[in-house]
Amino acid sequence: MNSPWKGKAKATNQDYDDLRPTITYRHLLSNNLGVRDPLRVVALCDSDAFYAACERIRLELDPSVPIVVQQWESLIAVSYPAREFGISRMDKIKDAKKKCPNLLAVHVATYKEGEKEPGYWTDIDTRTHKVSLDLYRRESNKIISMFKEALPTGEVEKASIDEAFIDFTRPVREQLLERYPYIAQVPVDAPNGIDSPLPPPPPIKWDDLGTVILPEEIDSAGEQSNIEVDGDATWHDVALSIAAELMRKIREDIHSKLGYTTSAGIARNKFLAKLCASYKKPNSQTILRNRAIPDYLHPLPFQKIRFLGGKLGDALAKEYDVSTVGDLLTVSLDEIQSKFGENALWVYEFLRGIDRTEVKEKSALFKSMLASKNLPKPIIQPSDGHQWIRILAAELALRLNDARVSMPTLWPKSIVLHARKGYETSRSKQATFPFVRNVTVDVIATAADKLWKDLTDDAKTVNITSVQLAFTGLEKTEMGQKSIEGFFTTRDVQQTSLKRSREDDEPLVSPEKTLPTSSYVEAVSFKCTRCRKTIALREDQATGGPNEVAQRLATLRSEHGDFHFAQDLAHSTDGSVPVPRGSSSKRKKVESEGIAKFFIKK
Ligand code: DCP
Ligand code: CA
Repeated sequence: MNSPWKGKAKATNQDYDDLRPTITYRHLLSNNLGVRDPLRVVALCDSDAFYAACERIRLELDPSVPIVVQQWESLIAVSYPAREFGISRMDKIKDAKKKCPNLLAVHVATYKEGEKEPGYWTDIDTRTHKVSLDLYRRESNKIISMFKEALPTGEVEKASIDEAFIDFTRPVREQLLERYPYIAQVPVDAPNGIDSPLPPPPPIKWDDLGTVILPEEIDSAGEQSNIEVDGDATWHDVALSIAAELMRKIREDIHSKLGYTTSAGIARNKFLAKLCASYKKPNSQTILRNRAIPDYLHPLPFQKIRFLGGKLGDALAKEYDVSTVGDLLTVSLDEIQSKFGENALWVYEFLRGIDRTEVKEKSALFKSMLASKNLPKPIIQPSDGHQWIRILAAELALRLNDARVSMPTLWPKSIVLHARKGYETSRSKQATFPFVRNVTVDVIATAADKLWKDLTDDAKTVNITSVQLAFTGLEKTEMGQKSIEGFFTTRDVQQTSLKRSREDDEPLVSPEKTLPTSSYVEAVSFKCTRCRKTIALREDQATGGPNEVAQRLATLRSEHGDFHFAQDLAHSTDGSVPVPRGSSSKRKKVESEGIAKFFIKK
């Protein structure tokens, strides 16, 4: 390789020219500075040994009990007391038990035929059972709800089953103005009015707020993290310390109310918050001050950074013959962009501790819900499919009904059954999901059984190795809570006296056929889950038969989705624009240019 950019020269802190921005009254008093707010504070909070903690709490065990969660023969979660015996997720269950004879191994709950709920059975077998993660989903939702309740003005973005990003910028801003009223007003004698810098910040007491990552020169001087009367603190440090205080309180509340310990990282953006959240685990929090960012990032192998781990990381390492963030800092923006495309700006910025991605609550509404099972023993007789259909139906019933607790009008448009033979592409059949009052296992299994019959097409034998059952087109019905309930109520009145015993399971009606037209009239708009705007058909488009109106609304929705797609593409800093289903070849072409090729699955 003859690259001129063998990045071995020493990076300087000039690469980090935004670490001590001058903060003015305008910054403080502006309502919406978004991702460029110099007082921005973000946290990532992750639960410790999450599945193991869920099982420990379910079983009401002492936190010191060494416990692991297993799925068939593998370990999927290891509690911290079990880690003390040298057990890790890589161990097989037998080896783990050798390391710790008192180890409690709990097998993840499973669904089995004939049971409506998943359970902890003694006869678990991958040939007859299916894993259930429902307990973990529910517990995860409880934790997320506690974040939201504690921070009505914060933004919470669930990042995985046990992690969430929290944007503390607003709650911290409120606290700053309340605690330091003297900065809430621009002083009359301020030289530049609202653009005058804030007065020096108060000293900060970091005691009990967590581990504060220190710049090398202070760290090597052996000072403690609560040294803060160094006179060098900034208002951003004050903001971090307030966020740390709020985060600590929320973590304590989660622990005392739900029993989970968590670990958090607190910094100026998502990337840095995530990076320092695991600095010290379990049950602790870490604060990365701006002044400590360069020393923290420089020695880091850049391939450990999310998004720089895969093909792109390999390509960067090869191109410049380097391994750490510090090494890569000597590569100019022009150089990176010429090799990796315009979008590679985010790589350049990440290396400098800059990340402008927003913390944004993803829609709680998933468009589909899928239960699947890879069969260790293929289905040969079509009639043997029924047991798996009931198991998958039980999972979908539980998940839909869980989701309907907070979204009572959530409704699947269709039910889809996929089946695969070996490595052949899967075949599927779908149907409109019946409109019933209660979505029970029986309702789902009956609908799925019909699909199974169509799919297997009366064959004498099949050879099916994987079955999936899904709800698609899940939406909060456009009719709104009132009209859907109203619809059921009138139906119920008519039906209860006639068919009390079966009404729960009986499809009442299929929406396409018999919903009164008036219910459709309301379905002339939708709320975009991205921009949260209500997008409506024009008045002249909202007339006609229900099918025509629904069709126009679907077109409008798709056009609106395209608008967001175009915007994502224009603003993309990470090259990973979500590709909507049915994307055109034109989109694919744009995407595969530049940095995107490092993210596309071949
Ligand atoms: N998980 C899994 N399979 C994996 C990794 C994780 O099923 N290969 C599940 C079990 C974990 C949960 O996801 O409990 C969260 O994953 P984490 O990586 O956050 O790991 P833990 O929470 O278990 O441990 P830590 O305390 O290190 O975060
Ligand atoms: Ca975790």
